[in-house]
Amino acid sequence: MKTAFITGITGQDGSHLADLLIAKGYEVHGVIRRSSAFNTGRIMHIYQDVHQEDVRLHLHYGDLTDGDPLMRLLDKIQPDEIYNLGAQSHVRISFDAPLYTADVAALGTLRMLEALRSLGADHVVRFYQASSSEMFGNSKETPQNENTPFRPTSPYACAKVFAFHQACQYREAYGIHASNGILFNHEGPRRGETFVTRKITRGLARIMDGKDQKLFLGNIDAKRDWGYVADYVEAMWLMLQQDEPDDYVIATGKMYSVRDFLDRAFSLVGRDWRDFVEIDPRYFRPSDVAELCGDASKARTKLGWAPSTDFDELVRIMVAADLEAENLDPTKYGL
Ligand code: NAP
Ligand code: F7E
Repeated sequence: MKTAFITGITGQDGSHLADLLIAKGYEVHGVIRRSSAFNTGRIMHIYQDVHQEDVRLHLHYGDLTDGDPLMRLLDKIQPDEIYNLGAQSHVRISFDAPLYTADVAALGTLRMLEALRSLGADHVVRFYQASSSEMFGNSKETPQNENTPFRPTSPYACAKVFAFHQACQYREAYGIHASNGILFNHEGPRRGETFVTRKITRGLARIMDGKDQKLFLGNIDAKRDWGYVADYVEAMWLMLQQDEPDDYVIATGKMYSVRDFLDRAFSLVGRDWRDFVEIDPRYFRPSDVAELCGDASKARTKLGWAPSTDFDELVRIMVAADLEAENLDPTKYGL
């Protein structure tokens, strides 16, 4: 049985990755942060799905800003695979908390790599780094692939560029099996409520339930390449099954605007978003990425990876899930 270690296990991706690895028979260890509120809601179903004697999910308190305990954890667990997904991952918030964002996403990655290195040469471990399409920023090339230069335009993106290069450098300097997944936006019902897709589908459900009258958004002209999260965690796992470590763009290759997302989501329930959406400058960013679109040809060829879910289906899944969360019946709308 293989053992995996996940930072960021309580987040959207970490929870889906834990589902995937448990289904594949892994023993999974995850780092959680102490919180004044319950923060394991996305992974609790794993405990409910298994018999007591078959619990293969183990949670440990830790923080990417605190390196020594991470080192001790790795030494104790001796994992076969490490997935470094922990980050302050909200781009807008990274402008308000730039040093903290860099501490977690940039130095946190370095702390993980140092902890891994301290395991010694006889323990072969594979490392996945959660890199991001945000590193391309307002790129001069479209679509972006593994050779496209980075032009980061936020503290978050700068931190991720640092982490990307650290992973490459540890690969070259120490022969560590470290791979970067340069993932474009991926979404689903477990997406954090303040990212734009989930904000829209949750806001729409609350409007349909009569709880809210308006939905306040920022730059709705921004365009993104949105995929479905379950496909993207499969790509992470595939990268660590390769004999050689490498870096891969993971994307659908199709780009839509926030307006397109609104059109699709509201039309599914027979509403016009223009009646409900207001632009609130508070949600503008000091600098925003206008558009991103990825070319995942390398992942298709080398990993055999392809997205299974298109934009229309992604929006349908998210709208249906948020209606259900509001105790509204999605089948009433044919969803
Ligand atoms: P997310 O839902 O925001 O989850 C982030 C995770 O990191 C949470 O488990 C969070 O814990 C944890 N975390 C935050 N600060 C931490 C700290 N100081 N120490 C340890 N853990 C910490 O993000 P996601 O969407 O799952 O994304 C996963 C990773 O992929 C992130 O690194 C993100 O930057 C990157 N990424 C995401 C996308 C995307 O479209 N989703 C695309 C490219 C790259 P709490 O639950 O306690 O907050
Ligand atoms: O914004 C615009 C906003 O916050 C998308 C993270 O997972 O993907 C994510 O970063 C676009 C931006 O995602 C609102 O200005 C309009 O142009 O959903 P988002 P993101 O910034 O692309 C990348 C790949 C990551 O790596 C990140 O970790 O939508 N937008 N109005 C809005 N965005 C938000 N959040 N809220 C609004 O009201």
